[in-house]
Amino acid sequence: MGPGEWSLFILFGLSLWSSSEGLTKHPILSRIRRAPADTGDAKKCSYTFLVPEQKITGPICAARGYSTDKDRVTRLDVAAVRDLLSKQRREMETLKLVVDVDGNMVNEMKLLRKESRNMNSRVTQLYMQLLHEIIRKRDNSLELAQLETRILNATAESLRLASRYRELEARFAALSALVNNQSVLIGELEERCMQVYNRRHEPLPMGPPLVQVVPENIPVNVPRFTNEIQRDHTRAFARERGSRSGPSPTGSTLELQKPSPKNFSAEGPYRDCLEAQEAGHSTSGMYLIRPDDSERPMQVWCEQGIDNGGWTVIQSRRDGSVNFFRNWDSYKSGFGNIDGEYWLGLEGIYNLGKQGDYKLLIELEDWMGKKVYAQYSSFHLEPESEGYRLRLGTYQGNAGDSLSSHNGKQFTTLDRDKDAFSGNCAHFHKGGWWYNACGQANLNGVWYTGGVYRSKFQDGIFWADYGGGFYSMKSVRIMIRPID
Ligand SMILES: [Ca+2]
Repeated sequence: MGPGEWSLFILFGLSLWSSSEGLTKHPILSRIRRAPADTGDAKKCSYTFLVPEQKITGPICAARGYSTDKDRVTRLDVAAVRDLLSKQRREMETLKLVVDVDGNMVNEMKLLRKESRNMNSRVTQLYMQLLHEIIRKRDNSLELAQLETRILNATAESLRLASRYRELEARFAALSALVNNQSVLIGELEERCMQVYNRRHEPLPMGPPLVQVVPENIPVNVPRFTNEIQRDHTRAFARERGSRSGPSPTGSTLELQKPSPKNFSAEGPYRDCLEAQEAGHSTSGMYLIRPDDSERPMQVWCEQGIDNGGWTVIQSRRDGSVNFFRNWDSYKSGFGNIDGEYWLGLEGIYNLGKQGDYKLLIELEDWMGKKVYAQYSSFHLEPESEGYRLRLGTYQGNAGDSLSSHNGKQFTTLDRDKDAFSGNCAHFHKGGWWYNACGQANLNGVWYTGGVYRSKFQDGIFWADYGGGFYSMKSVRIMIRPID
């Protein structure tokens, strides 16, 4: 401290030294400089107030009227000192005020400090909370990320499942379509099966119209319908038993028989049975005849007992022993047994008819033993080239005219269809005849026992005007004789 300098030490029991900055900013205390604090006591602060040095402008001289000068200087000095002191006093008061203010400030600072600490604590707490929050959020975000990942996975899975579902749906639709198609196909196949089955199990096409004629003179005392239907064809011929609906066609021809001496005349051959009769043979039996243009003689049954005799029998049915379901060649050349059932043959009949004027007699016997007749005033066949077309005269008799509708028709067999029906009448009626479409008479049909028979088609030996189409005669004979 230099000479003339005023020093003032003011010790404050302040604990806050940092507030000096506030002090130095005070305009009055601009010259206050902070002194280094005593290291021994950290809480004590020291302030040095620097008072401006008093400059003496003039010499202090005692030689000039001492007392006066002395008084005058002294007074001046005292006044200056007083002024200075008062000035310093004011400054001191100001400083005191400042100190008071500073104390207040210190208190405020304390409060602020405390508040600051509190704030710091609060900030720390908040920071920790924030940290926690951040961590939590980080955890949450992690969790969220996991959730997002899971959601993504789930989404991907759901997409995959949706795709799979769509795929399955498509496959289901395809399978449904397949099932439907197969159902339709199965339906069609079933329908076809039924058609094939029906084709196999139902006899063909519609047959010919059934004979509707049910005459008044139907055989009486005979049950109109019987449950037992016997077919002596199949019973008599084991080889035909395989047939479900009657005999099968056969091609065997008329066999030359060794006639019994009783019914056979070795004489002849005659032109016909009338000639044999005229030759003295009045008994019925087998005779050898050879029509004019025939290449060879043929056996025939001559009926000499009815209607004056002389009848050449060209067809005979009596016991079902012969199958009449035959082909063209068989019907042409003839078949059967002369003393039983037989067919003389179309060629022979044609040759017989060709050699003169003949009439036709049909003898029918029902199952009551009653015989009826149908006679036609003329009869002949046209040659084979004309299909052995039937030519008849007028009807006469008690059996009814069931043959005139066949007049002018060619002969039809299973293998030669000349009838007027769309199908083959021989097929339905199981015989050979001058079928129309098909017929009122079927004398070469199936021989049934008992009369009335049951069959899908009328294939019995029927004469429509006598018994109708479902009455099969017990016996039939077709005979010709030259007109008188
Ligand atoms: Ca036909």
